[in-house]
Amino acid sequence: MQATTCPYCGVGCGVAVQSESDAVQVQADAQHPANLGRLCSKGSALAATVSEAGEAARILHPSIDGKQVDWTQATDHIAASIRSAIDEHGVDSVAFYLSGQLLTEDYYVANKLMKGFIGTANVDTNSRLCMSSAVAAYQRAFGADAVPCCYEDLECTDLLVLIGSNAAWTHPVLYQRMVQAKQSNPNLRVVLIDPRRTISNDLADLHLPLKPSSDGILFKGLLRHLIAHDVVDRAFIAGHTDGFAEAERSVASWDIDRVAEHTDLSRDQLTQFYDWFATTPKAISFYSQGINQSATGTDKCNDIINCHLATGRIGQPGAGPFSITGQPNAMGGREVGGLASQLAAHMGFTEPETDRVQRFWNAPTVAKQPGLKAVDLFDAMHRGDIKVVWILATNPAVSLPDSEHVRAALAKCPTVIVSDLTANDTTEYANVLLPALGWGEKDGTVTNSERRISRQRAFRPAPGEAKSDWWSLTQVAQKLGYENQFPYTSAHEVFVEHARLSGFENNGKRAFDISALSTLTGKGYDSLKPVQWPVTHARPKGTARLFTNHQFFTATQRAQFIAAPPHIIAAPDGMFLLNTGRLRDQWHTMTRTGQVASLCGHDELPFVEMHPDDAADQGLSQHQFVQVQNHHGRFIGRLNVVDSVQRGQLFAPIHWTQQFAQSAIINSVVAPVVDAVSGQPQSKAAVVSLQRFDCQQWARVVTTEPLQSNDWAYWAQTRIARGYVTLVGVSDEVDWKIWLRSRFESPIFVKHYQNPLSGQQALIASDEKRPVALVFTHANVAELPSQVWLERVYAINDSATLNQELHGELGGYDELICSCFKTTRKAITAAMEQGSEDLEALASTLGCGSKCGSCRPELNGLLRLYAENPMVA
Ligand SMILES: Nc1nc2c(c(=O)[nH]1)N[C@H]1C(S)=C(S)[C@@H](COP(=O)(O)OP(=O)(O)OC[C@H]3O[C@@H](n4cnc5c(=O)[nH]c(N)nc54)[C@H](O)[C@@H]3O)O[C@H]1N2
Ligand SMILES: Nc1nc2c(c(=O)[nH]1)N[C@H]1C(S)=C(S)[C@@H](COP(=O)(O)OP(=O)(O)OC[C@H]3O[C@@H](n4cnc5c(=O)[nH]c(N)nc54)[C@H](O)[C@@H]3O)O[C@H]1N2
Ligand code: SF4
Ligand SMILES: [Mo]
Repeated sequence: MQATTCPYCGVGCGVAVQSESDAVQVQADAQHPANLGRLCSKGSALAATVSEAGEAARILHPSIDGKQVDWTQATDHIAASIRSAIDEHGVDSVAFYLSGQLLTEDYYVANKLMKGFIGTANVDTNSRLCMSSAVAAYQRAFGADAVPCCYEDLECTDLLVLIGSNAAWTHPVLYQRMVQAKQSNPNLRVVLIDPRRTISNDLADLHLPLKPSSDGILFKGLLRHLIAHDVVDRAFIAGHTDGFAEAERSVASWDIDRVAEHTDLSRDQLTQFYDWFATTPKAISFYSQGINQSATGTDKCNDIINCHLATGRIGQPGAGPFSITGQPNAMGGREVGGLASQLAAHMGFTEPETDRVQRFWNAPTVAKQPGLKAVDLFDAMHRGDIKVVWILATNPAVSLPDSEHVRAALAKCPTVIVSDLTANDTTEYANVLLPALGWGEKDGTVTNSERRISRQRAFRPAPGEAKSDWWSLTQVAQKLGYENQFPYTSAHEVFVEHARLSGFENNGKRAFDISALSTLTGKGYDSLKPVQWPVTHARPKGTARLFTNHQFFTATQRAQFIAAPPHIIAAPDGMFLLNTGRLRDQWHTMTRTGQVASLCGHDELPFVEMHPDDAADQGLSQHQFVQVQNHHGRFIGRLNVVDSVQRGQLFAPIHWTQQFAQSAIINSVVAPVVDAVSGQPQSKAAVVSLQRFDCQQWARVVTTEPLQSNDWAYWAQTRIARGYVTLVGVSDEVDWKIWLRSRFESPIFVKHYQNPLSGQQALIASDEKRPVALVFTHANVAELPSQVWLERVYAINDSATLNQELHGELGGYDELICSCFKTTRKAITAAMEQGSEDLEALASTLGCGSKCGSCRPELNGLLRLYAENPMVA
């Protein structure tokens, strides 16, 4: 058994892996303090991610302009390109774009090479799109990017306010800890603040479906309420903070009526929330991308923090402003200084800091000022100012706003180096492609949302010539002439240097201090147990909570209130505000989860959610296809008519890319609007129009091999157990019989079925032994069978059973609810009809919900729906 850490979200769950040759088994690590034996659907499917997403798709060799080369040639070429860009265009013509999915050791080497040796701070990371507003707000309030809280706080609090977080799907194991906390503490109340009624509402006592982006106003109103009801902690304010009077003045006009008017919440909803907050000393504000990804995200984070400072609710068990991180190592990146706006190890660009870092690194130079932030960096590339960019562990052609512009920038950049595991939308622009080690192959550390450093450990050999990212960066540093400063031969050597820098001339001045780990031996590093920073000689076992002594890292050691202006957004008449976010079983741009059949059933196609009244106004119906657009680009998806989104708003997932479907990149329509302080893009509020998207004929085609074709007006492909289901839309009718015959070299036998009631046609192509391809066609896309049914039918080997199945109901709509047990909505409805009335009964009849538990909130929803009205469930 190898103990390691899950590579997905910022919860940072411990997993125990058993690996023998190709057989990998993954289970939860009962000892890891982040998850204590739990895993979510993505964590539970890790073994399949390793094997199904397997080596076939991997980049196995370095290449230059598509030609395979060896590592020496590749790194020679990179060093020469960097050298000549610097000589001809200066150091600022070189840029790195990193990721919260790198290990801390990779991140440290990249940051050091760029800021200390190449000599520019043009090194930014996808954390800019994720955590930069939270970082900037913590820095403004506390003088340091320091998360005060820990996971135990979620369990010992009495009020849990989830703000812009869909934790049930995005931090599922923390959500399960919250569910358990609520079961054991009847006093615990949960408030969900989200314009959408998300699945996380299953846990909430109160949902505040506020107007998009009006959170700042909501919290200004809260601060005013706390002051008006004299529940502020005057001693804490006087003793440990600055700026209260100004903050008080800035919220004075936000009485409840005015807040109600600007947030679209009722007085009752507001009074309820404000009273609960006022009367509950142990309150946690748990906030995520609904807050950060905004043109005023930093201000909103500070509006939240202000309420905690005013009540002194920080640095105590069960209380505090808890920004939750998304990626497995977003925190590690913040610690090394991976953002263009930081230098290293919680130091910035003041003279004493640059001098200190330069001396520590023994560097010829050091960047003296912040570099370009992600969106600006790609703008500079578009202008032709960036000559070499090295992109590691992120897919900016999909994840940055205004993706067409980003693609054009990448196309213009003379040298694009991409280190990745598999081909993706960004690797298409790579001049130099480097094979990186992935999860299970690489070794190093990650830091989770509660500042807990855990080891990721290798348990598999490297595929092909793949190498760890710190290694390839080190090779290039050495070739640029810095052998002495980049002597690393192991992740351990990098880690201890990083730990030493954290303590270097620190003397308690910088929050991030893991100097006690700087003497770790190779063995000690290998057996390192999860530990929360700071880890110092005074606190060798780490630190659960920060600011317990009420001393902050500002010059005055006092926390700062921030009086920020209010902010409101709205879509012009006739346009919609498009919100974007995550789904339960997919991870970002689907490079890994999109290859795992069990994770592709829950959401089979790119979609757009719309309120029923808006759909009626537009004459649109459930599961038609629609096109969302503006002058930046377009997105095509299936229409989901749901009353969980508000009128005038739309919601679409972020996951699909051009590897999986046509026109399915949501950032094609997201404008590159950023927060003025942090540079974080406003990913949650794009202004778009929406029209129906029609095709002459639609088909669902099931094959063993993937299908994609630009001849089709539309296609979207999903992985199933034995192959792929592709939805195809064509403008001229296709003779699918001819198409099928042309696809198979050996003779096949094609059988044709027609369902006179539904108008659906089916073609079954079989070889001598079994069906090899299925095609279902219809003029109305909503009438095509669903993927879960197709997957089941495709698994049938004998023609008799298949005939029976095809003469039955020909699919009908169904959806996968439980990925562990493959339980569909229809099966669950049938079980409810037969008397299963609660989670336990469903678990014992169908299994669903009894393994990872990620689907339990949905099962609760179906049980409630059935209890209210058995006909609609
Ligand atoms: N399954 C899964 N889990 C993941 C990831 C994944 O890709 N898949 N990614 C990880 C990463 S990197 C991150 S950053 C996290 C993100 O985790 P979350 O932040 O929880 O996820 P999102 O779905 O991006 O957005 C959260 C919610 O913000 C809401 N929202 C939008 N606008 C507003 C607003 O104006 N105010 C408020 N209060 N809410 C608003 C959206 O409706 C949405 O429900 O998830 C992590 N976990
Ligand atoms: N509209 C909109 N846009 C968003 C968001 C949103 O909510 N809405 N969310 C934003 C947020 S919070 C985030 S975090 C980003 C995420 O966006 P990205 O970072 O672009 O997404 P990923 O798919 O996680 O890309 C990670 C890549 O790294 C590769 N990889 C994995 N491990 C390694 C490794 O060890 N080394 C190397 N070299 N490569 C590796 C994977 O194969 C994959 O190609 O998207 C952002 N974009
Ligand atoms: S909650 Fe799920 S995705 Fe996140 S670390 Fe744990 S197992 Fe991995
Ligand atoms: Mo993120």
